[in-house]
Amino acid sequence: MSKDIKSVDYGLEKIFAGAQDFLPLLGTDYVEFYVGNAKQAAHFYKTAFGFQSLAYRGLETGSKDSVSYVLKQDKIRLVLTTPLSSKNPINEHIVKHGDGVKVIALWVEDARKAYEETTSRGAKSFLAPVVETDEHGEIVKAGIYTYGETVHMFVERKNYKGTFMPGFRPWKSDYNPTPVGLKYIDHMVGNVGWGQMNTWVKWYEDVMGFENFLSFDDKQIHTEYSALMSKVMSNGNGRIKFPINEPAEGKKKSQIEEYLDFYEGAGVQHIAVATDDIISTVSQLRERGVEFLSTPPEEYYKAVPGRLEEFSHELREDIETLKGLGIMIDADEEGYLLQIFTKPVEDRPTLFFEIIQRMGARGFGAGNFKALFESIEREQANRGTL
Ligand code: TYF
Ligand code: FE
Repeated sequence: MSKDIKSVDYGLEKIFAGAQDFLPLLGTDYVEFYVGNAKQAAHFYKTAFGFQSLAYRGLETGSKDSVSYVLKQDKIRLVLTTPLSSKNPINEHIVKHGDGVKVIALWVEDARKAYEETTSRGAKSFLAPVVETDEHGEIVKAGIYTYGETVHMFVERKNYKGTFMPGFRPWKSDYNPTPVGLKYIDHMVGNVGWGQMNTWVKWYEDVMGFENFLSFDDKQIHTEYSALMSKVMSNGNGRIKFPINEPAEGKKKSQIEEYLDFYEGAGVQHIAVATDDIISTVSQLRERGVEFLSTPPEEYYKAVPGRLEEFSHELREDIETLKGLGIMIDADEEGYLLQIFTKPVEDRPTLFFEIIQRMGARGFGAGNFKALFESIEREQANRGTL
């Protein structure tokens, strides 16, 4: 008999309010990208990924040195920021890294306390607590550095009723492509340098109070050519999951090393976004021109029924449809998951997206690693960077 499994946001179901948790996190607040041309990037995320216009800050609102567009799809908020002159230090970030994630903002009850708890445990400050107010109330923000030049901003919004934050005005647009069913951020992965993974694992344990709940070593994560290691860090209520990757020695260049070379340092490698209908979501993304990694070979799909049977799960989706779209399937004791990866969304082979539908499984698709990494290596070979 197959178990009764359904698509769930399991993180939200096992909240244990943090009596012993010194850094209670309510969720991801927003993800901010520093980009060369925020206007065009906003158009791309609306057109291709189905994000909706939410808020804007720029010359018209009195922001003289940078422009930001805020986009929303269900619980996900993206902020796209561009400097308006060569004097803005954001330029240095873009010159070095290209377009990429600068801020992973975390929604908290008390931003001052979050800042104090983490900086007293050794976090490097990015922004001491600031209060921002407008006619809709107040926001408290404070930020710390994590790996590379990436930042965690703590955002307290319990006394705020506005659209996004003070300084922004609602962005009403006549151009509103339909959403594609992206719901929330499932996890965000960081790539760090050789030998740095355990340093950052310990940093998330000591500074943020996270736990290491899954690990993959280079014996599990390798292909004929390359290898990497990965450890998944999670906060107490399971809503925030940050896997950390580092390259490992192989015959050819690891995809992690390729990232580090092109990003010129550690940074966010992929953002995994959840859907509860991956067939519909991926069909729409493909129609809108989003590029995905090449489809796994025929033998991969032949092995899938056996993998599901091993754990007595019944696949609800039509396997031919999944195969046609290049969606991968992995199973464990608790259920299965469906996932697919985009190609990098910039010219540098750096940041990409994962689309994931969890059907009970809490893993990260370890059963797909081989097929996935071979697909990434085909891209590396095309680029001449393998
Ligand atoms: O987040 C994960 O662990 C999976 C698999 O370079 C993965 O999405 C791991 C490493 C990588 C690409 C994907
Ligand atoms: Fe992932």
